[in-house]
Order: sequence, then C-alpha cells, then structure tokens
Amino acid sequence: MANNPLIITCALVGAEQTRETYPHLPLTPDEIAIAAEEAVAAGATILHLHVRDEQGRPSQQVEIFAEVSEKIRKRCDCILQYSTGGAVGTPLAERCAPLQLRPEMATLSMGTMNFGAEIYENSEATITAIAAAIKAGGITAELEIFDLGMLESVDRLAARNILPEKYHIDFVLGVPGGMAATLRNLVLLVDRLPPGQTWTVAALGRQQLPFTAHAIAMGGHVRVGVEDNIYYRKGELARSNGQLVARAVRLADELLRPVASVSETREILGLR
Ligand code: KMH
Ligand code: ZN
Repeated sequence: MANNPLIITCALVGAEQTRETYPHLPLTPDEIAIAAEEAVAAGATILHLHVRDEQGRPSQQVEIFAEVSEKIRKRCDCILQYSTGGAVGTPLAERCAPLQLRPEMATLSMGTMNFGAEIYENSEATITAIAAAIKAGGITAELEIFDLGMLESVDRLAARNILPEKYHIDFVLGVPGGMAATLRNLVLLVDRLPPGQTWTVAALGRQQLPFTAHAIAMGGHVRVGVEDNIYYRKGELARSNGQLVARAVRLADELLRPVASVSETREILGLR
C-alpha cells in the first residue's frame, strides 16, 4: 500500500503480569473484552491474546479462549492473534489447543531462550508441531523473534517447509535473555529481512515508547500493551491498554503514518 498504513497490535494481558504488579490488569473474560474494546477504539487492529483462568493464572484452555473471543467480537471488529507461547513451561499440547478455534493469527516463537530466570522452550520439535497446527488451521503466523539466531532459524526452517508459506515477523526486544532493545539491534534485524517482509516491534518496559517511534519512522509496525509494558511514564502506571494505543496513534500522526484499518491490516498481512 502506497502510504504504508501503520498496524498497531495491542498485547492486552500476557502471562507474566499479576494484579500485584499491575492493578489494572484485565483478567476475566469480561475485563479482557472491555480492554479489547478500548484498545480497538483507540486504534489497534490486532489483539495479541492470552487468557487467564478463574484464579487469574495464565491458561491455554480452549473454552476460555472461545468465551473471550466471543465477548470481544460482540464489542468490536478486530483481528485476533492467539498466543501459542502461553506461559514459560506450558506443555506443548496446551500451547496448541486454542488453535482449534482457528483465529486469524497465532504466534510462533522461533527458538529456546533464557526468559529471565526461566527457560522458554521452543526446540525445533516444538516449533515444528506448533507450525503444523497453525498451517492445518489456515492461520497466519506471527513469528516471534527474540534474538538474531531465531531470525536465522526462520530461513533454515522455511527452506525445509516447516513454517507456513507466508508469515509476519515480530521482533520482541528487551527480554532478559534475548536481544536488547537498542536501535543498532533493530537495524541489524530489519536489514536481514527480505524486501517486502512485514515486521512489528514489541519492546519491553520503558523501551516500548521509543521503539514505537523508531518502528513508525522505519516503516515497520508496532505492538504496545501491558503484556510488554505497564508504565505510561517513569513512576506512572498506564491507566489501560487503550491509553498506550492512543499514544502510538498520536506518534503515528506526528510522523505522518496513517493508522491501518482492520481491512487494511488484512490486506497488508494477506490474511484469509
Ligand atoms: N509468555 C511468554 C513466555 C507469545 O505469546 O507467543 C511467551 C509469549 C510469546 O508471550
Ligand atoms: Zn504473548
């Protein structure tokens, strides 16, 4: 598209935050749906979705994904992107389970890494199994790239037809154990992409704001939301996901990038 509309993804919940660390965290299906509506009203078109069980713990239960998805769809028009990452340690079958609901998009993490003090397991066998489930559902994959080696793996596994033919790339920068959120790193990653490959940046914590600006200026797309960052500015928690999306929209406006509608997002990413 000539004017390169900006796709804003909002990561509403995640698996790591708790009400103790972030009191406004949406947890129940109704709370997640309300947060979704606010984020979409502010300008997000893709919702990266994790859900929680009745105790507020991260869950990959199909029934909860179904309920949350239905509630979101009643409130707003958007593209749902299910997490297959779950929480660190979620068993493979559980990670894949929500894919049977055939969301438009789902994530696929491209390698094992230290994730803070824990290990986020994405062996080649795990990647292959999740990729197969994504392909079987006719779902568009977003490849989660936490480190340069994972981008090298994209080419290697694509050459063996393990990955879906078409995918979108998300650079997740700043996880302790992954690639740091520095501009040099982002330039290195983007330089390695083939022409025309779509990409997003999700930078953690206080880097979410500057990397939103960097990605907008570089022609990429952005992910904001409380999965990655709970602060609006130093010492001030974000009021909501919608507040973080609204700031990304204002930045886009200043940098003369129009914000993509849902149909433009589908067109840019070639969604089904
Ligand atoms: N919660 C992280 C361990 C994804 O959603 O695909 C993994 C994650 C990635 O959030
Ligand atoms: Zn996630």
